[in-house]
Amino acid sequence: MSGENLYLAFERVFAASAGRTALRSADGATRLSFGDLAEGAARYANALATLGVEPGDRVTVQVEKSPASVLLYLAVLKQGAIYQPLNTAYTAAEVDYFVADAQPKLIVCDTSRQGEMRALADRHKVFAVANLDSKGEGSLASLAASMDDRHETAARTADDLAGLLYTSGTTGRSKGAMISHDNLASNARALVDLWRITADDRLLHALPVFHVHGLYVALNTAFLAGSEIFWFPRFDAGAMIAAMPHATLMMGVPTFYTRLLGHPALTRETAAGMRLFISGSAPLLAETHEAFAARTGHAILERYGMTETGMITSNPYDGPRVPGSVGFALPGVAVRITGSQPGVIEVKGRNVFKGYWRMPEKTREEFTGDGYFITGDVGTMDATGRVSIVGRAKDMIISGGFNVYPKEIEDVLDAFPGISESAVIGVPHPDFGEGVVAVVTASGPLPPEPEIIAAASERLARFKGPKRIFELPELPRNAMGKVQKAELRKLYASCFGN
Ligand code: MCA
Ligand code: AMP
Repeated sequence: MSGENLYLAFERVFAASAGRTALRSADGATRLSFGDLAEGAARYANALATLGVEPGDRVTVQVEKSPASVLLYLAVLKQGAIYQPLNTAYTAAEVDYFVADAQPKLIVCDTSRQGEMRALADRHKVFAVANLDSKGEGSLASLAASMDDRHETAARTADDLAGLLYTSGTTGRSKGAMISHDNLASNARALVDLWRITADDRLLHALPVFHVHGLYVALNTAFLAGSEIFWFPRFDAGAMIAAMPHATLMMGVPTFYTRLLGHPALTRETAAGMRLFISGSAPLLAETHEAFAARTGHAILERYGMTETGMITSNPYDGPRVPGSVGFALPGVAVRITGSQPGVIEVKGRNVFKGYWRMPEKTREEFTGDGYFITGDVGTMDATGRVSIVGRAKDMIISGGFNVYPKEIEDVLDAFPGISESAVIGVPHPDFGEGVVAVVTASGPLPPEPEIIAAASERLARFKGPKRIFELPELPRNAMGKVQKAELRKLYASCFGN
């Protein structure tokens, strides 16, 4: 398939809008025009080339959110390399796996982690390590500043990879989803059309930029449409509400909306200039949808997606945005439910990824014979094609929009002295939607709960760690010997005070 580097599509917008504001930080410290984005991306791309990065090489990026991190993302595309973003919460042990698997040419890390990343890079024969801190300063920024502002964008075809984003599995190891330039371009174009995103939009951006939502859904659509980005280093309800009168568009996970509702300054007046609120990454409770509509007059538009597929369905722009439903397949995306309803949701289209990095077997397992990707989400579809998600066939917890795979946590807990076995579940949590809970049986005296929690967080990113640990004499099992997690979820359903 022919095609082009996604950056070329951005570049046309940047050139046509060179003098307009592209990105403004909420604290007023930074304002970049589209011309600045083009120039900065070129300088960073030249810096990458100087560090040995060539088209097709992976660049592992674990940095705090800063305007410079956006230039780095653009530069990796421009240089034809493959962007591998990592959650900043990942511990060195977690990063080790991703680096070993992706074999990047370059690691870009936070300045404070240069030492541990250098050691890790030496272990895995990574050519270079550079750094960038939360202010956008560091060795990579210094190098980029010394570079030429002209850089020829690398030619790429539609199927060439633009991103390698890791998603964990219900069993076994994390898998790198190979995402092509055309996957990204086709999905972002569909969303720009569907959500009517234009150069008049000003987007409130408070999501992290190491996942599909904040990176591809938010940034790619804003760049293609030439919208202005209002840049927040992290989510803060008060700061978002203060900026709302200057914005038109917001994308967030359900926790953003429950936290906004918890803030008295969210009113019909503060949200009056907003055009659209979008939610995704986790189920938006109908009660949140309704409370938000009652308070602000805005019906949140809920959509559904996945790392492997980008966005799959969306509620309509015009027409009812039904609470509890994720809407219709995007144009160009085929969605079906297997077997009887509810059943597993399957997806096919230009949005669907190219497979798991160096895992042809795993890739085959996740596709049907006729080329549909099996999402592992369980849903229903009505006669009009409207989809509702009712559960998950995969053993996964979504906490505040971050996915947590119980098996990974159970492995860490099972190795803990005094724990015989563990079962990790997600139960309703007032802030994170689902909260991680571990139920354990003891083989000897167990240390106090906070000590086990602290020990787990040494190996695991903090958002994955159990927020509560409960002990039972034995875990409930069915006749096949399988732990009955549904029973446990019932038993601890109100442990977070819901
Ligand atoms: C922070 N903590 C969490 C979470 N975030 N624990 C569980 N789940 C979380 N999501 C921990 C912190 O480490 C800290 O622990 C304690 O909770 C309190 O932190 P707090 O300050 O309240 O958290 P925060 O920094 O305000 O973060 C909450 C957040 C954040 C704003 C909801 O998690 C977030 O930005 N989530 C968005 C995730 C996202 O972008 N998902 C998109 C995935 P301690 O006190 O022990 O240190 S892409 C995707 O799913 C698909 C493709 C899609 O459809 O979009
Ligand atoms: P990730 O692996 O981070 O890409 O997360 C993708 C998963 O998030 C999907 O498979 C769904 O389980 C979940 N998800 C995304 N959007 C929604 C939504 N609107 N409602 C329910 N679940 C969602």
